[in-house]
Amino acid sequence: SESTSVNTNIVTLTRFLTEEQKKHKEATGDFTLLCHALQFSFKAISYYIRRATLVNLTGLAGQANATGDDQKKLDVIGNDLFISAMRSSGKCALLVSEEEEEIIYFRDTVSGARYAVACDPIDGSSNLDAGVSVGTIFGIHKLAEGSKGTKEDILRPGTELLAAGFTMYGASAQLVITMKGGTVNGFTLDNSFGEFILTHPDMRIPKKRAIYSVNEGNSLYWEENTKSYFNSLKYPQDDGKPYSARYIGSMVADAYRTLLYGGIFAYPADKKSPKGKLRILYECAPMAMVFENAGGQAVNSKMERMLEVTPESIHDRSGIYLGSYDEVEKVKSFHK
Ligand code: P6P
Repeated sequence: SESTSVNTNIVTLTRFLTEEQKKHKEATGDFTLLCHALQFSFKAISYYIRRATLVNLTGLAGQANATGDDQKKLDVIGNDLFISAMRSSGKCALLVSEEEEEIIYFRDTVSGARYAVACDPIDGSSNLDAGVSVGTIFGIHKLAEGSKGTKEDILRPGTELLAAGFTMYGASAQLVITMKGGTVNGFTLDNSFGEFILTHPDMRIPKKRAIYSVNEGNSLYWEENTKSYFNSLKYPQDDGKPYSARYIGSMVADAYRTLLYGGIFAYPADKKSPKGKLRILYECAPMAMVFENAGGQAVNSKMERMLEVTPESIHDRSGIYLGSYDEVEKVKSFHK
């Protein structure tokens, strides 16, 4: 028969996870089941975000969350969807959510719950009403041997993350996921199948790119070395071309662009926020793992490797520089 243009070898996330599991002969399938629950929560959140304007889900929900931000209805729905997906998986022992002041323990699950999950169900939600891309960021840790699930199981450095990633709800839902020591793979939600399809296998961040992404509205509070670094990009001494500025204000969107095009994303610690603004467990560490596994780097404001930072509390914050390998090297050269 004549050759058809239809690709009949579609790799769904489900198939990808099955193939990943086969690489680990001791695998029980629990991690795969946890990832299926994660996958469902991304599909459900994506559905509600797309309908938000239509069913008037935008606007305030009238509650304030742990960190005091005004909660948008979608924040509440995203958080509730994520919690119920993790609980019903029976594989999650505890969950840290940006929307929850305390850890949620799933004591009622079968004893097979071997994982601790950190997530920001809808990161960048202050942009929701403006239709800007927001996203879910997640990190998965394995409980210590013999542990039933305690705070110590999640207050771990990012080097111990089993998996991490994010889903950006843009023109389509883009899932980017990486496993410990693995590659970075991007999936696009095909709404007709209701499946995440592998569209960006083995993502590699360009080694350098003249794009910087930072909220310059904080310049007044920046330390001297932060200022001199960004000035070197804007007013290059060797009469090179100045860098382009791109800042969306939604970490998932800024990170996804940086991962694809290269460049540097930064939220430096400054005099206003001495510990930085972004949270380690469900913003900095998961993004750092994705970027390192894609060939990039991530450091905090003290130029320490982001993945080696251990959070002191579940909502602990950090400064962060995230991006192309050479661009982070340039940051370091201004922080000797
Ligand atoms: P600023 C969104 O609220 C968020 O947590 C990240 O998604 C984003 O990168 C950052 O804060 C934006 O912060 O201070 O620039 O508005």
